Amino acid sequence: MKHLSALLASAALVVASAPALAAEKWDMPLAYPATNFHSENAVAFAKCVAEGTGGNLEIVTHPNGALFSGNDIKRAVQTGQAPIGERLISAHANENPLFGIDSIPFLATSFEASDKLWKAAREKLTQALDEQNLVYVYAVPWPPQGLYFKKEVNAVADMKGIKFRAYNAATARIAALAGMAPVQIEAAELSQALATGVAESLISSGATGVDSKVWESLTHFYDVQAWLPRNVVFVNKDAWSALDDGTQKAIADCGEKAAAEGTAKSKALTDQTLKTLADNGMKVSEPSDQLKSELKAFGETMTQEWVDSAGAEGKAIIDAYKAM
Ligand code: PCA
Repeated sequence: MKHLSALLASAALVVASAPALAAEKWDMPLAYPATNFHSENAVAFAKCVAEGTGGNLEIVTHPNGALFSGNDIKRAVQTGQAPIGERLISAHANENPLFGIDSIPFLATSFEASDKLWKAAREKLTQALDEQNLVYVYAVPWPPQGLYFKKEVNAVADMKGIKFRAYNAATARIAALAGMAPVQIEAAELSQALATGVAESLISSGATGVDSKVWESLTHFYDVQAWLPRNVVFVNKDAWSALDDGTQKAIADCGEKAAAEGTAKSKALTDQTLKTLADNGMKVSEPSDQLKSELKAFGETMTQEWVDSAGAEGKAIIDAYKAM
């Protein structure tokens, strides 16, 4: 009898908890290829959330801009067309200068500095996203940004007239300052743009250079270490509010884990990917002293421009960062 009542009790439990077990499925658009470390990290994040919610929330990643192209992901999540997504946040600096804080040349050029800058900015950034109907979950920096060309470049004068692939306002501004012609291209279209000559240079990480096999079109990489831009993962605020506390906590905890693991991967890839560029025949080197100092001057101009556009709020973040 005891046995039977235990069976009945567990059957009742199954029935009672059945509605909660109807798993919710969230599509998560990503801009970068499936083999990119951010995309792999998002898959690990999704797995963590599935485990943390006992399978109640299934997040399905869609890499390479397949569901929404990079430039459309943020709006898609804001409007609820996708409940969650990942985006290179500096590509939206035109909406709010705060989103461009990670792409000010030579402000924060190491992982350590990037971490401090993000700590200084995070609360204000979270607020800015909240005002756009987005809930901040986690962010991971790309490896430091260097310059790719198909010829030797020792000074800004050597860059004049070159078609330069830009991925945000800061990269377009560098092109303008250097007398290059900027063309905005998503990473998913980069290989083709280089192959067809639509672009013939860029600033990016070794990771993206490897993802796009840029050695098929380009020859030189200069390890400038100009900044470390971030991909940010955010959730639509209405989708977030509809979740129970346990699910929200699982997402937040998995987000923290993803930030740490993604950053560790980014660090490890920094040298590894530059080696892969060299192994594939690219000339990987330090910029010349002249190029370095000319680029630093661009950095000073752009820092001033950023502070002018971001106002007191922006200046407070920079001051807090510098005091760390
Ligand atoms: N790769 C991305 C952004 C920064 C980076 O390293 C890209 O080039 O699109």
